[in-house]
Amino acid sequence: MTGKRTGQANGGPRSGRLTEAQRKTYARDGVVFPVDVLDGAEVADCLRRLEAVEAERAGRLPPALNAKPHLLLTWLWDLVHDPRIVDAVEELIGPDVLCWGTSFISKTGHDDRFVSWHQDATHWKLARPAALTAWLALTPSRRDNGCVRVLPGTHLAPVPHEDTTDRDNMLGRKERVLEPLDVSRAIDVELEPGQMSLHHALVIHGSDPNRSGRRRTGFAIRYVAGNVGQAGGRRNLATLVRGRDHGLYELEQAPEADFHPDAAARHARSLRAGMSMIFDDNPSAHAGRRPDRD
Ligand SMILES: O=C(O)CCC(=O)C(=O)O
Repeated sequence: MTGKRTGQANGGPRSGRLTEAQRKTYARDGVVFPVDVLDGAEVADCLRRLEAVEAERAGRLPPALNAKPHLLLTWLWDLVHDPRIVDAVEELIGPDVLCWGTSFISKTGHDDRFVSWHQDATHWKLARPAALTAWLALTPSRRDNGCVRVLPGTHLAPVPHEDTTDRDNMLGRKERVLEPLDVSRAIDVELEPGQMSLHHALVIHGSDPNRSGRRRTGFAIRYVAGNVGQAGGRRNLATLVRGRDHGLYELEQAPEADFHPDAAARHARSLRAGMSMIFDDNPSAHAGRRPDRD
């Protein structure tokens, strides 16, 4: 990883520029992929580190550790700041870049869990949806193991959603788009390990169960334009990744070391603020459970 853990990324090495064609695709479709980020050795190292954390915790990352884990693990803090990701993000949302959230989104082999059709911005309560997700594949992500699927061109306006209750739905509020969708238009965001997709906070997307015997894991990084706060001026915490602080969030700090007690205490606070942002208007959706992703 090339990002600096302590410094903000101003003036760091720049290597992740998008081509004009990629920028046009994003503007038209609300998604662009594949974008090469990590080489084979780097992505294998990330997966090995994740599996080591999982192995110490009965084979699964507990949900409380899987919300903003970049505040707990130094290598994820580095990844969130990696210029190969942030350069591309900057081209799409501007020079001031905040990280609003991170999580691993994993499906084991033969996993019935799925992600319903939704727009990410629905429950983020941002003042405006100048935000996107960098979804970095740590394993192959293909149709048969439940890759992300996107309805291109649906990022231009918010649409109504309803919360649902299906236990296999991986979303925090199990929300889904209310209106009928022509899912025959969906595209499969197939990625090789080390590649990312970038999807707009309003593009309608979801994913199917993993029908294969192979794990599918991505690391989702939610980036927000630095001049976009929470709606109604509500206070939240975020990580300044690049550029200028507009004073809209309390800024998060780098972990001193993996699972350092001070980092763990700060993480718990960030997590509470983030969860209340998503769940406060529907506390029953929050009762006793945390999402598999934010
Ligand atoms: O990883 C998945 O299956 C769904 C991804 C998703 O909904 C997201 O990153 O916003």
